[in-house]
Amino acid sequence: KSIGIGVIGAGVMGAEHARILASDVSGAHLVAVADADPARAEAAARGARATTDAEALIADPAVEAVLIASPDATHHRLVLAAIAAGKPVLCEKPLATSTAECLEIVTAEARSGRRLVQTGFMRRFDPAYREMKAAIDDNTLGAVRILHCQHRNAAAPSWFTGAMAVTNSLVHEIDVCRWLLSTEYTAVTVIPCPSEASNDPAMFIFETAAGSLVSVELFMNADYGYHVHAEAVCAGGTIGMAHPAVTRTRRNGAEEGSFPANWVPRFRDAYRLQNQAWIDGIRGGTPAADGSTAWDGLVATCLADQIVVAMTTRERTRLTLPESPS
Ligand code: ISE
Repeated sequence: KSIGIGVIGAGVMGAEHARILASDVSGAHLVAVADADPARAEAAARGARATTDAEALIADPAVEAVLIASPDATHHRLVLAAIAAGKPVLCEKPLATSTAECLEIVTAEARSGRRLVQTGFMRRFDPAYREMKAAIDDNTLGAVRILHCQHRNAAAPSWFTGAMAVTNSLVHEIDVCRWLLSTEYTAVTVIPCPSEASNDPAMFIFETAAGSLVSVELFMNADYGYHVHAEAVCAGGTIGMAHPAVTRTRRNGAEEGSFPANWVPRFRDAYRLQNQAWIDGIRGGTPAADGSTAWDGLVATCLADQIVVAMTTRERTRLTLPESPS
């Protein structure tokens, strides 16, 4: 049986999710797209229903599962509406913009008695991160000592404000590194580049309960292109990502590999595999094994809030999490 999906939000990611659901996955079909801008909703819907009313989309009986890709501040309300309607929901990160809001979602899902929420931390489905995870889990290289990460955007998105470098971008490393290392962070130290008043680029050094370090260079205006890289330095060797482009060009005595302008081409496979795993989970009745849960969404938002504070104090800061509900 094919699952009818409604997409909320038709910006860069909403339109891409609608495209993936309409043509790049099996076992699902696009029923409707909602966006405050009717023309944008219609363009993303590709012949499916278009509406400006997100609540009506969630209530629509033909919509059996909901994908939320609207602005961050709307996630909380819409995820709660999907849970209330008893419909599985894949919500783009961040799950919500405060720990209290995330807790409300976690609690509402637990009360529903079903695992309905997946948070859209798609890097868990990226083939390169998955190969690293398999090597780390198999312990072929020994214990991880340092996980080095680079997260570079060509230019900060136009809608970026203040702390969003942490709450909207660094959240990816917060999620994927604790998943890669199967551990929690215990402390963070943030060192913004001293010559840049904007805190960009900045270095984030995490300590983990497993005894490893995670370093992240976050550079929102790296200019040359979109570039995400990770390398695990282990006791008996290292494993790191190869160049993200799959071809190299040689000419005029030099070799080149290109970088995309943003995350959509870099993580195209990750988004598709994430959405396919979500659909397979709905059809099979068991949520995607590696999917980021509502609790994982809460962890990312909760830690991001503490890291934003650590960025201004510049002091080593202990990281804490609320008690997790059973
Ligand atoms: C964006 O929202 C993403 O999710 C990208 O993966 C990230 O690299 C970018 O910085 C965010 O703004």
